[in-house]
Amino acid sequence: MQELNSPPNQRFIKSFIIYAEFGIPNVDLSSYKLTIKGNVGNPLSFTYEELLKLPRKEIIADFHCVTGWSVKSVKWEGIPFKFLIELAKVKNNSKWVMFYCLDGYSTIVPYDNVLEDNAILALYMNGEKLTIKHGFPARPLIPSLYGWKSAKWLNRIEFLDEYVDGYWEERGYHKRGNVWNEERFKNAFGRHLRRRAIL
Ligand SMILES: Nc1nc2c(c(=O)[nH]1)N[C@H]1C(S)=C(S)[C@@H](COP(=O)(O)O)O[C@H]1N2
Ligand SMILES: [Mo]
Repeated sequence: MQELNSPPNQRFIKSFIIYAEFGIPNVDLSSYKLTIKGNVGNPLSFTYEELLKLPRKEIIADFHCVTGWSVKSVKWEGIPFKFLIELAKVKNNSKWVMFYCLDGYSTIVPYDNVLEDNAILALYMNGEKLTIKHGFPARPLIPSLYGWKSAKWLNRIEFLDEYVDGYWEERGYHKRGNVWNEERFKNAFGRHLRRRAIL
């Protein structure tokens, strides 16, 4: 069983390593907005209070960092992307979804993956609101993709019909990043780059 549940070349550890390439940003809830724009019929903007009022779904999923560590059975709770996609009237020629963060980080995922049933905009982790280190107020969580696609301190979602690089993608990491297909790098010469970890 263990083998079935473990993606290729991942090793389980007890708790997360906290990454913050640009340091931990200041989050001021009085000015915080999450916006949804791009290839949409109905652009959206939410305060944190408004996000908390949207429907939520709970998922339990293993978390996999592309550098090789994984954490078992993390409980996340958040807004299903499918719900946000309907609300924003995302156009069906959309192919990519870009996530932008308060700290300047960004990452991109295929539209197909945000349509997965357990793809959520996570607001809670293990029963509590996300802590600041884990990306408060919100981060996307798509269990089939590596952890770098889970952008912390998220403040903008953009639906696109063409691919553009995010932060790690620009540095050679994969466009999609599916953990079961081991999509770590764009090509065979890809090498892991140092990450900035926070205690
Ligand atoms: N804004 C931001 N989001 C980020 C990162 C980052 O440096 N900045 N690192 C990514 C990587 S590589 C991983 S594995 C996860 C780690 O999640 P954690 O910091 O909650 O453990 O966050 C992802 N999201
Ligand atoms: Mo990662």
